[in-house]
Amino acid sequence: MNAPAPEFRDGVIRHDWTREEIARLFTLPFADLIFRAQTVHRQNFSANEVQISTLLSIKTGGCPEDCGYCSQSASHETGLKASKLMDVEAVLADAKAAKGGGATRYCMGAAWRSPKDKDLEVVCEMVEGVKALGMETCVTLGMLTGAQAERLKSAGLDYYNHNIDTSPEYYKEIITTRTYQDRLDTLAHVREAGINVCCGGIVGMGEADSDRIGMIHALATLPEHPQSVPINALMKIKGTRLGDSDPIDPIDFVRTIAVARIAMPRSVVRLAAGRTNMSDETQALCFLAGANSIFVGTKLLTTPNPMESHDHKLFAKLGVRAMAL
Ligand code: SAM
Ligand code: DTB
Ligand code: SF4
Repeated sequence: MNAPAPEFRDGVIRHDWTREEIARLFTLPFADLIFRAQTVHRQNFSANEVQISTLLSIKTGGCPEDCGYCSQSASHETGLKASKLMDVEAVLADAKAAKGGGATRYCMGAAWRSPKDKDLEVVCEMVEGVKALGMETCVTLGMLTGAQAERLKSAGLDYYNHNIDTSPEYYKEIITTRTYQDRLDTLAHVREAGINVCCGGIVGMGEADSDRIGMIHALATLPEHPQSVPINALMKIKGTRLGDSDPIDPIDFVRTIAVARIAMPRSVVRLAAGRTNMSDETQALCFLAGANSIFVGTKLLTTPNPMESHDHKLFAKLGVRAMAL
């Protein structure tokens, strides 16, 4: 018998995906795509468990980068109030509350192009404090040097979030103040320091189908698959360059999740920003397509997220359990 076409070797960890293979996955009949994604999901994860993360913006606004989607860029007039780096105690109090709400991972985001070493020391104290509460830690601070990644590792950091955001070709339409290669360099520093990589992107930014294909292809052909892959639906923000983008069709969003699941079988795929604009049914389809993480809490970094009581009801309706550490 002939060997199956490479893209049908489902469940195999591959770093040699071609764009054509990823494109073929995207255009499968929906039922076939979901069946394959669900099959891969069940081979690698407990089918009814979803990991819960919570987010806090520890330094908000005034960012020198010009990411077209972001409320925090100094290039945008969004009316967002900028604030300086929070105190360690205030962050730890918030983390404690998040733990009480069932979160097992606490993610801290700062609106920096890259952290100053003196600020990094404060973030390291936050990481140590959150770990002492018995939670996993994740930070997203912009570009890092190798030495900064090593410092975060020595503080006990579990995950570093640094998104490629979109395809390599579309990247320059979205951000002009740094390159795609800058992103890859930081990801390499994080990986080499032995920190888990959280890396994904955003859809609904006016990208073409080929950009969604290019984004998943870029993620799935990294030297190691990111341990965590957040897929964000753009939160449209008035005053940003992308504030008027047409929303992504929910079925196209679910397809993006499913292709990520098949291409990166052992990565935790996060249904990240955008859930406030999704029905329960769309979210259920995302879980069926292999999403197994969400952010819980009424705020992401600067934009709203569903009420916790709504998420509890949704989990109960679907028979979904929060993943334990
Ligand atoms: N400044 C750091 C950086 O850019 O890496 C960390 C914070 S940044 C807000 C983290 C990620 O959130 C971005 O890479 C982007 O993928 C996502 N994000 C930001 N604004 C968003 C929006 N309006 N809608 C959806 N995702 C968004
Ligand atoms: C990620 O991929 N999504 C999160 C987290 N990583 C840091 C951030 C979403 C931000 C949504 C817009 C906002 O709240 O400002
Ligand atoms: Fe700054 Fe990050 Fe927002 Fe870009 S996404 S403007 S780097 S905070």
